[in-house]
Amino acid sequence: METKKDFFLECYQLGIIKFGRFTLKSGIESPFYVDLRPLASDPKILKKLANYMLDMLPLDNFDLICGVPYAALPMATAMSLESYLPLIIKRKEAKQYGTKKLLEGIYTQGQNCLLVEDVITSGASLLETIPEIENEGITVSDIVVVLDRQQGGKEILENKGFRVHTLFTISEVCSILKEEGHLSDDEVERINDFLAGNVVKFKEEKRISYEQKLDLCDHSVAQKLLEIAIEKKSNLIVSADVTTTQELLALAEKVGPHIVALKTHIDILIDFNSDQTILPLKDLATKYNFLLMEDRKFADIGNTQELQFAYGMYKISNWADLVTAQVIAGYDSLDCFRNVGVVAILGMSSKGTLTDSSYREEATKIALSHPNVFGGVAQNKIPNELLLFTPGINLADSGDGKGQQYNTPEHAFAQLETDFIIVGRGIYKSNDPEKSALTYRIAGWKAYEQSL
Ligand code: 5BU
Repeated sequence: METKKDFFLECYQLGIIKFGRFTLKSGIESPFYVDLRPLASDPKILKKLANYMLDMLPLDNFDLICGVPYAALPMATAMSLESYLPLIIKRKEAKQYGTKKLLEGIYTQGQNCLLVEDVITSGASLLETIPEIENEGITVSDIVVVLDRQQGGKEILENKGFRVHTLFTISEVCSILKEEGHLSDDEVERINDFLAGNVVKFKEEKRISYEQKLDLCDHSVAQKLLEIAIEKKSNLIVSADVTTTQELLALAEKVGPHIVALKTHIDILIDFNSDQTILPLKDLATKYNFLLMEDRKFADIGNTQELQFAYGMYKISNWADLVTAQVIAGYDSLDCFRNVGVVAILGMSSKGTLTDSSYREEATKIALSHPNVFGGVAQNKIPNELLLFTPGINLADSGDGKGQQYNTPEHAFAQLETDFIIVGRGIYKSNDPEKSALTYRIAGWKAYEQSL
């Protein structure tokens, strides 16, 4: 059976909470941002949410249900459909014509109305809405809220005699997200600080710039990537996980001007052909000045990797500028990647990955000491001598329902001090990949500059 925690994680996938550095309307800086409106766009989730909310309440107490405009309107509607409690609609502003009514729907004086709110912060919008409902002769005794930001609103309302039922609190949600690896200790500490009413100290430590990294990283591929990043003002790598040559080339043409590298999984192409796939791809790479990164994730003994790298139909060694490789087979297994740069897989972005901290530590030692390796893929900070590549970046989603876990470019730069963000579906699945690539490029560059 689904638990409340599972349900929250399902909601989280819709991108309802973002972590980073946000300036609130009041000018205060917050380490998180909540927007529950996406919940209304997933009918299954909305229906479940309605039932979770109703389950918290003694329904006999109510004659009517009403959502605080606007975010809670679909929630109240769904709850009405699930419970048969009649819905009334509260306007934000009175109509300028006709009845000038603030409340729409069928109601009579003396009825008790259940009020629905998406997020409670200071309680200000509820304190504004309740008298407007009470002015119509309707009573309000209970308020049901999806998420309590724990900034005093609930207590203020309870002190005024209202019963406030909340489905989730921000602390509860943070501990779920911490448990699932979505939040670092630093972030949790900052959130707790914020909830305790303190001014949050965002880390002011500076990361080192691409120019400084140029002095530090001596692998020729690392230098080339950094030079392209500086020249194009981009730290974006597009993951071209498409399955035909035509799609691959069309995507490369569209995103080429915005990227430092195009990441391929060449073995997912159904029509790979060296002349028709690789030659035009290399031309595009030259035309738009980007590198080719084959995300092969080699994971075998050196001899087999050497064959996989240079032979077979893909002949990766002939065209890739950089490849990804696991370090599971040990230091010597990486010797074969002589004419490319290797990005070692240190930690993965997927839920339940086995790349725990002791694995990462050992893998990082190998990456640091092997001359073919110039970077790492990870979801945590790595030493400055290595370039950090971060996949699992998406501005719209928190996950893909298949184990992928997403973060924003802001998170990757502020928390991980990444060097390059890798974006797949956020770009190639969008209606306009060129425009999306530009959006991610701008977001990535801004996040980099802010982290300096
Ligand atoms: P997405 O569509 O943005 O989820 O694609 C991410 C890409 O990065 C995809 O090609 C993965 O194979 C790749 N990836 C990843 O997502 N997470 C990891 O830890 C590693 C690679 Br390593």
